[in-house]
Amino acid sequence: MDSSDHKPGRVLPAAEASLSPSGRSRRNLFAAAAAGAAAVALGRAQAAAAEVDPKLLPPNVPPWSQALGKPVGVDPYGAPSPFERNIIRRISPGLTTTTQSSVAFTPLQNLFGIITPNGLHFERHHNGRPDIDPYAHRLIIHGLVRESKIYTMEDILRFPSVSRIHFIECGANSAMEWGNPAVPTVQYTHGMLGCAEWTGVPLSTLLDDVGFDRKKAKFILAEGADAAGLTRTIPIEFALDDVLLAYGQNGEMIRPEQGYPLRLLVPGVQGISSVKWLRRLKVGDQPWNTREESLQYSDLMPDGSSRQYTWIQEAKSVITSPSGGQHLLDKGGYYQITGLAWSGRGKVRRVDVSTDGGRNWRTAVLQEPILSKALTRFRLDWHWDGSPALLQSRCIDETGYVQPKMRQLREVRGTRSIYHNNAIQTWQIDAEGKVHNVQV
Ligand SMILES: Nc1nc2c(c(=O)[nH]1)N[C@H]1C(S)=C(S)[C@@H](COP(=O)(O)O)O[C@H]1N2
Ligand SMILES: [Mo]
Repeated sequence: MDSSDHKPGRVLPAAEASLSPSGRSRRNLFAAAAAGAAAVALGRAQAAAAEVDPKLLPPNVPPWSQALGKPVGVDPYGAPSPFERNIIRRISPGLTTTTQSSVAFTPLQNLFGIITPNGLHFERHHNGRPDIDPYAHRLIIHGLVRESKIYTMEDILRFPSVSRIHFIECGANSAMEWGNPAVPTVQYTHGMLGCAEWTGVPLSTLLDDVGFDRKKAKFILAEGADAAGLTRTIPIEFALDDVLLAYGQNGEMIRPEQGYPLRLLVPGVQGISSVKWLRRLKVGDQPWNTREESLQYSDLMPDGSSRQYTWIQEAKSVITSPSGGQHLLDKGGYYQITGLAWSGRGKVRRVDVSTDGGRNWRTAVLQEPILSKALTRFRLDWHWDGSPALLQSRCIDETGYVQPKMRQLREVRGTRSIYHNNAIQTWQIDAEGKVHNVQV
């Protein structure tokens, strides 16, 4: 790091919502910062807004150092510190007409490393979230099989299990950005994205258990137990490769929002294929052409035709800090540029970062572990000289595929598409240090 002569710069975090849960308005946040209150590099809104009582600071002894603390076991299931109450999933006002068929976005700007905490994993439902009694839940496997079977959760938990770290990205992540920059922060531009350690049984194990027809089987239909009865076609190559029947999420039973007690996990493929609350798998020889793979989740091309079954989430990356809505307070300060990169085709090979809108690129440092079809954390040291800058990141995956510029993607896909926008994101830092979502 070459920052010995530069002080770490302070960042005022984005006011993610006009009114934060703690009741502070955006205006108050800025007012507090302007008044010279401590602003921290961590990007925590409440820290930036705090006006600290000098009685709490050294050499005084604060109250929490003078009294007996809470006993163990008062929080049998722990929760984040109340001071972190601004770090939450958020819905985009006006995006959907109901909150049952909608999405709540992951606060990527506030997360470290590559694992999404379970309470912050984005949630996307087509008909609301069912709360399912695991003892009453059943999975049927039928179709081109020797013997149809109905499994209980106890049955599934007895099969040999595996754990693997994979991302889930909704095919509609960044969908609002096709025409122009539409939303202010990375939570909304890229927050239909999560990454967890999933535990479960390889789908191939259960397909063997029912004796699927190896000659005729070409596709699997997966169906959810929500009232959407959501169904998706999965090619047999995927099914026999790395698809999981997952019941574990970061060490505990999968959360209701993520499909409790059982979901399909189709690594590298758009989120919709990872059917939650999984109740039925049918083995067949043709794709089913369901609602969610014809009317929805197909790609409208500039000539008016529709591209169907575009499964894979191609290589993509985004800088999570500095990012939209933040405010760099120190000209000449050191800022670590950091973000996430991923590819549905395997591992991330390299991430390049530009601070001048893509004219010059530097190679970012990739944090281990670098896993296939998982998020990869990248970092780069940077000094903000105080002049306007255009921050971009570009992911290159192990196949050699290079994440496209917005312009390149539009040349092929037009501007009226919804799904599979993996274009390079640009954050503009203006002369005052404010960070904006722009397209160049
Ligand atoms: N049964 C069912 N499965 C579902 C959905 C749904 O509405 N019902 N939504 C899908 C979509 S569109 C996405 S992007 C992912 C989101 O997974 P998550 O909510 O765990 O983040 O779940 C998929 N699986
Ligand atoms: Mo999705």
